Amino acid sequence: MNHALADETVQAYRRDGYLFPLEVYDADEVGLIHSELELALRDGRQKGLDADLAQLLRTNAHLLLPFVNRVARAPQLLDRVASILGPNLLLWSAEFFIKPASSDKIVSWHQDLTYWGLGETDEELTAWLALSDVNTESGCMRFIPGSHRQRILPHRDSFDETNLLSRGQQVDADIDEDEAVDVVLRPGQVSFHHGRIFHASGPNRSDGDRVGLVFRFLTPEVKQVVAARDYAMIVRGVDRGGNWIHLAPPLRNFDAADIELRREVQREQAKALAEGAAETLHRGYLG
Ligand SMILES: O=C(O)CCC(=O)C(=O)O
Repeated sequence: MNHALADETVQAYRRDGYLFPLEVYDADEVGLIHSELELALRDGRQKGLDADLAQLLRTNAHLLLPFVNRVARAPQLLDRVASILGPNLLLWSAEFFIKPASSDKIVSWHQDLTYWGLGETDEELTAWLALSDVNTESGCMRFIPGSHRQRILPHRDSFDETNLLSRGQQVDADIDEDEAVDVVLRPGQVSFHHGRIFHASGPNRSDGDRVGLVFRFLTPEVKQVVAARDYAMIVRGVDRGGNWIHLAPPLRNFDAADIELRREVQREQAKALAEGAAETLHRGYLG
């Protein structure tokens, strides 16, 4: 079965800079993802990684966990991504955005592409998969429709510890919160968003964890323009461009060699993430 998006849906994405809700994973699949996450956390703890687990999951989790790769490569997800980005797809990062129950963790208004070193490209898309109920109470994302049509604007860094972003960055723009759309999702539903859209999310006031598994997809034409090199996995089609160092998916959870490789990738990517920053990035972004 082909899950390609209808032309009108693709046009809506190009106009608004986002799409949701997309029904991508059914209840069985979400249950499986939860048990694989539990298993991975247990493996991590057994390997003595307790203190590092949150940061290992926060970015580049696809380098450490086989199940994250399986979820990212599901045809029902990639068919939809390919409708927007075309047939050749790279996975640049997989990231868990977890807000524990009753927590103050927030994400300030920002444009993703600001510190990634990937330029102002339209050839990047985030797929945000809800693994819990995600609503206004639990701190869902909010989008400003059409804001992706602007260029990347200057951002101010707060380095606030409650902020899940690397520098606690905030876009320097007048945001009219009345225009914001709440990205309410049920477990298994996915939203897509453009790398220049203004977006944010509030604290989790609910009594359950709010969990998002987030995939950053690119086409091979995108280039790293700040760091000397960058890494990605081919998840569909081919890459003959030479812009990327290709990585293979991991074979087991939290393998020591994969953790070392991730450290190298983080160190390189941090050169773009930290460019011009007055303070060091939040723990976890420097490898
Ligand atoms: O999960 C969140 O609340 C924000 C995620 C985000 O900023 C992103 O996926 O680009």
